[in-house]
Amino acid sequence: MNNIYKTILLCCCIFCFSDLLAQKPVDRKASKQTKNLYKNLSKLSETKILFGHQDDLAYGVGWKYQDGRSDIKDVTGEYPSIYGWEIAGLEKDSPINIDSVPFLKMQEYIRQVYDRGGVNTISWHLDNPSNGKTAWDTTRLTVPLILQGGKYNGIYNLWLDKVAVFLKQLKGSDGKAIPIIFRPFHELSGSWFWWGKNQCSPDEYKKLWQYTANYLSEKKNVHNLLYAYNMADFTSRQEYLERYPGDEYVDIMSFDAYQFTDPITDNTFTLKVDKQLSIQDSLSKEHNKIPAFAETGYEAVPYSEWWTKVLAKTIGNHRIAYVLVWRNAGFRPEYGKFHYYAPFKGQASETDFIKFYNLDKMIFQEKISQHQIYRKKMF
Ligand code: BMA
Repeated sequence: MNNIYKTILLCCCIFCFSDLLAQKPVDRKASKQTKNLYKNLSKLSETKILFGHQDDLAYGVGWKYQDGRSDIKDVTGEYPSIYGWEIAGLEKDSPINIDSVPFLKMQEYIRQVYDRGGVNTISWHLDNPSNGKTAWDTTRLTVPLILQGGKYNGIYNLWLDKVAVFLKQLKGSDGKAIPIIFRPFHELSGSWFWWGKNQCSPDEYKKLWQYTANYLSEKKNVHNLLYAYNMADFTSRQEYLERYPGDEYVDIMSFDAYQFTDPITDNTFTLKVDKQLSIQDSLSKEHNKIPAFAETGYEAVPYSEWWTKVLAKTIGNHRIAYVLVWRNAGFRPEYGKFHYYAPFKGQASETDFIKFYNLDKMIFQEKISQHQIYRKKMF
């Protein structure tokens, strides 16, 4: 064999070997686009952070369902790079979700995001299958009742069937299934949801997760998901891992944390989140998972420099693939206050958000489109 052929063969071997070693999603049958998203997100997270916003295209403060509009785009000229969507309501065949977003519109937004190379993530504040009350109903120890052999297992399966239909029909203009970061049973270390820490044992939580993932992938052939494990508060590695369903069931390790007190006089948020990010940094490295800050924000952003002085500072050099702020619902009569987490045109933190947007690390739509994260790359 002459030298040129030897070199080509060697390159092929190195390429195949590195591909074998490369991280892969836990669903071994994950679609090509889902695998590529996983690898690219993992690689990007070494140096960059995607910025996300819940329900960004559906509504903002003072508007609803205006084609192409986004509060983030109104402020920066660019869309976010990751978008959160919520599917509570699907389980009871409602045409709209818990926050009144029509599922048909949501499907269309998810397609637009994928078509321009952005990322979609979905959460599910599903009702309590044992009594039809909301996700916040903690009056029953529901988890064991919906697992195999449980009284409400049939209902839960029916709900999963509906979710599977919805997830599978998410298709891009290229006809491919749209990869979704699926974040079920979120904020698991809190005790405000029926799957929370006071409502089930660690083992029951793990079983719920494993059952759900197996059902969706094996029974329903849903292969466009990356699974995101999501904590609320935690103070140690042990706590973070207590309910972790296992490396073969999780792609992304994440948590949620909100600013509640005035950051000018109280730095608890920064201290707490910095510590949580450190714990997650090391665990995600050890477990070979992608780390993320799945939900954060300061309701109504009353501190005009929150983005650079608190959020960017707190994130510091921690590794996260993305950070996502919650929805811009505007004034909520039921809460008697404004409920929004991203700036909008004229909002007090607008100028500071532009500084945050301009940070080298932050990725919004244009950069994510250039990265072509659904394509295979050689790193
Ligand atoms: C919560 C609030 C609620 C909303 C729920 C699900 O944090 O924003 O108003 O219904 O999320 O999106």
